[in-house]
Amino acid sequence: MTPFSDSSYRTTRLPISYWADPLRLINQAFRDEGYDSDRFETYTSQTFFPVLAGASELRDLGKAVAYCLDLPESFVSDGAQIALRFPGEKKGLDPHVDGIPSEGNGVVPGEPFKCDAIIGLYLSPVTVDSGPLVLWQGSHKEIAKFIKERGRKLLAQGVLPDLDETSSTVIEGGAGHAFAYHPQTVHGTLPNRSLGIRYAVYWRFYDPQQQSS
Ligand SMILES: O=C(O)CCC(=O)C(=O)O
Repeated sequence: MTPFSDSSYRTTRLPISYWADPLRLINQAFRDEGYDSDRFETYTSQTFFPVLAGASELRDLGKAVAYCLDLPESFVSDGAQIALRFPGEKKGLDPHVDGIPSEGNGVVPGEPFKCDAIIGLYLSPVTVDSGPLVLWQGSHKEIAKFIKERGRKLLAQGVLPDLDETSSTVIEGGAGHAFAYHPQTVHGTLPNRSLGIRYAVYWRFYDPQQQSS
């Protein structure tokens, strides 16, 4: 079952009481453990502070966000992705769909991508200048058509169908801005040209019944 039959995007706003403790936890990990700068690219494409990926505070936050975004209750998530974007970026993330192996992103070729919805939550205010997510709304339908007509292999090589630039939406929002999108929505980011770090958390949710059938 997919919750995105018509639109590939929906949004809500979570009060600070939902995410203050998880944000404290992330900042604590930052302060106490820092990160290995040699692995910066890997953290950027997978998650910062991997030890927190399975933390109960983040898992519970993911469930709360999913609930507020009306995701089916049966959906579960494997863990959280802490997505930081640092100031001074020259470029953002290129448009892509998740689940396609690329250098450092940790996706194992040939392994099914378990995801029926992607959820994101900003933990700092995000404007067009501070590394926002960009979504090509409705592109999941183009991707489905592309796979049907040309197969998955091309997609796996990073080839995308021609995208309608007018359908790209820059996701701006305050801290607490949450959004869900179809897992085959083409997305990327704009560079963070602000003075501060952009904090976001993502979860990939899937329907266990669908995946096991
Ligand atoms: O950092 C972001 O907001 C986007 C991350 C992303 O596109 C991804 O992990 O696939």
